[in-house]
Amino acid sequence: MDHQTGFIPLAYTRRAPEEMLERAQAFRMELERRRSVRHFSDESVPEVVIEEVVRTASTAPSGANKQPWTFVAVSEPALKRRIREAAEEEERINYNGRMDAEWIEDLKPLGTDASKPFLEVAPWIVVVFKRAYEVDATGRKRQNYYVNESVGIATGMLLTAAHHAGLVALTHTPSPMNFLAEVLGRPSNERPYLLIPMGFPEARCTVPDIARKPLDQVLVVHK
Ligand code: IYR
Repeated sequence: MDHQTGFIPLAYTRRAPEEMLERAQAFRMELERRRSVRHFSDESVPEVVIEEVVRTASTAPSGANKQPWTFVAVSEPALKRRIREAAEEEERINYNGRMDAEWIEDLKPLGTDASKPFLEVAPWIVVVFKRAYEVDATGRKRQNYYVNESVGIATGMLLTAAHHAGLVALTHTPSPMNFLAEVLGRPSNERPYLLIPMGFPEARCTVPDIARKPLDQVLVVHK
């Protein structure tokens, strides 16, 4: 490739096929053990660990490298309580008719209901915001690109990093979740994307006995 100004050498480690496969399998086996957890211990998690997993999330690729995300980490009890109360209010409406019968049926294996104690019990709630656009120093609006894709990838990396660090998490979407922007005092270019309680599982925590699709149902190969 031609050398262009503004470019630097790629930091890259080439691995032999056996080592690639070994690493890919080891990582897969680690990630297979990630589960969405709804029963948290109230044990605290150091802020520096949250900082590290957010740093990892923020390495995600993004449209035109705009990095259109903000992660708001909440451990303040009064704020967590307000988030829980507002979320439960919406969920009561969801469970009492806003979700249709098929949806309610699909949720049965998960055992969920409108009660969300984990929003207060978990030591941290990370609220992921997508930044619909930016406002520059002169007040002019600047566009972001592929915002949903970018923030989705960053959120996946956040969940992966949290799992790797020994935390459990839940991807929670108390819809509608506009209340989060207000409760957290976010600017009007930011929209709530996902709410992620993080912490340790409670003692003897259980999770739904559900399975992942086998590879032949998720992979199509043309060669
Ligand atoms: N937001 C509700 C309902 C819910 C919806 C889906 I799709 C889930 O995968 C799980 C729950 C709640 O949190 O209970």
